[in-house]
Amino acid sequence: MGRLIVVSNRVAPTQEGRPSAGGLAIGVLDALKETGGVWFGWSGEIVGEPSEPVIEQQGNVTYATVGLTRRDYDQYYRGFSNTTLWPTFHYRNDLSHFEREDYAGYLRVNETLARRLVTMIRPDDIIWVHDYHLLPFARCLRNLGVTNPIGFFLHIPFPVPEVLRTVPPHQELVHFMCDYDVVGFQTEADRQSFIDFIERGHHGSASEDGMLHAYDRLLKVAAYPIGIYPDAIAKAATQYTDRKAVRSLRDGLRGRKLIMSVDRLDYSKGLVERFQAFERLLQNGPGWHGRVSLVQIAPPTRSDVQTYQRIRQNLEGEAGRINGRFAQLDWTPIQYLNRKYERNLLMALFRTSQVGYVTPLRDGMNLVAKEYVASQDPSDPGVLVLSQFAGAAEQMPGALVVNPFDLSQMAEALERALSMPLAERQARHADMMTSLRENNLSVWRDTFLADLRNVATAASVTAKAVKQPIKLAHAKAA
Ligand code: ADQ
Repeated sequence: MGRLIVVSNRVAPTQEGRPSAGGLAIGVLDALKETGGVWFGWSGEIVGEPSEPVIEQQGNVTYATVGLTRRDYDQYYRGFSNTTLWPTFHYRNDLSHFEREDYAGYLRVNETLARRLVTMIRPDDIIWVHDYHLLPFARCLRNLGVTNPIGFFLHIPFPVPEVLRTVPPHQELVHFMCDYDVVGFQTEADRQSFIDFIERGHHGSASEDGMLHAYDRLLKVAAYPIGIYPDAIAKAATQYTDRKAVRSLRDGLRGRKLIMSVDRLDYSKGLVERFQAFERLLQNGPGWHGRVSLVQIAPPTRSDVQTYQRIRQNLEGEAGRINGRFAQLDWTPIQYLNRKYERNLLMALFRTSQVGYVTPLRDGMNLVAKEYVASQDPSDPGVLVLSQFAGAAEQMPGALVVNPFDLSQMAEALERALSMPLAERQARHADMMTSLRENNLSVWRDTFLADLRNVATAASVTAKAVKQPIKLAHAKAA
């Protein structure tokens, strides 16, 4: 079996136990260790001049990272990726902004990264590219003569055609995606949006077996919902229950019920609506005053993008207003913490709480929802209140599923979760644990990679490199 080459915008930290080691990092690292391989991407550093990759070898895994210049960072990362694609793919066209120069920078950085990687690729390697920063990456590699199998997984939602069309170079981006051999989405709904775009635009058609004929190519398009390792999380949650931070949270509650929320600070996560629905619970149910607290952990991200500065201010304002309205001398309804915590500690905090409150307005999957359930004590589990717009809702049969735009419905779900009898909580938890085990992180990774290897075997008979130069139809050459 050939090596695996993983390409993602950021190469995840290589030390175990760092706070930011999320699903992607853990999942692909296991696969890399199995076959040996390369993890290639941005180092996270801004450099004066573009340079060759920095190579770090750990066992059979090679980490190859490059810096970005300030201009690359501004146009590719902060600009087109996070000011155009991220908001639009999360259905926030109102926050999306497009600049041709940024798109030109996005294409330029994809081409540059491909040129840096190409010398490391061996003939029998397979290549797995991740996320919206790298939609044109297969095309860039093909232009350099690479004929290896290349797969792509999108971690965020894929919008319906009407929404996608608001991104000016949408035609070109979808065409780029069809240069991959396997395109994976989080949910069936995302996969369907992609197929709808292709079929309605008469660019191709899908067959029953999940293959798509489009732009003179044959590719596999499927949903591969990302998972977690539920039993490892359950173990970590138990082991960390006696940590000082967990004890002091428990002691501070003095018997009150706890609702827990953990997110990156992002407008897609629906934090303002979440606070307002909690406010409505307190407004409609004076009996809850002094008896329930909401802890929201939300470390800032992308704080140099203006919209993220606004959401932070807005949220701080809402927390202050609601606390001012209801707080008592010995009770603060909302504790809002702007920082990262060690992952295992978060799992123990989840285990201490009675409700997991996960209500994004739109989310690719949302691993926090899965982690919350896995962290619970099966003999006395908490209840998950989950947005219907998180990819995870397709797989969490025991959650109380809510529409995050309906504050009254969310407040009612909180009330129901806080009052749910033990037997019902146990049954819901057991259902969700079964689903989490059946669709764990290895299943996600192994299914994707098996499909990539299969398509590669089939295609190797007829393979021919697609050699089409990138045309900057919507981008002014920068
Ligand atoms: P994210 O938008 O980052 O990921 P999510 O799936 O919830 O969202 O993953 C966040 C991860 O970071 C979780 O493992 C969580 O435990 C951790 N985390 C969150 N807040 C933290 C904090 N304060 N301290 C420490 N750790 C914290 C993107 C997509 C998602 C998709 C994932 C994986 O936006 O929709 O589920 O990728 O594909």
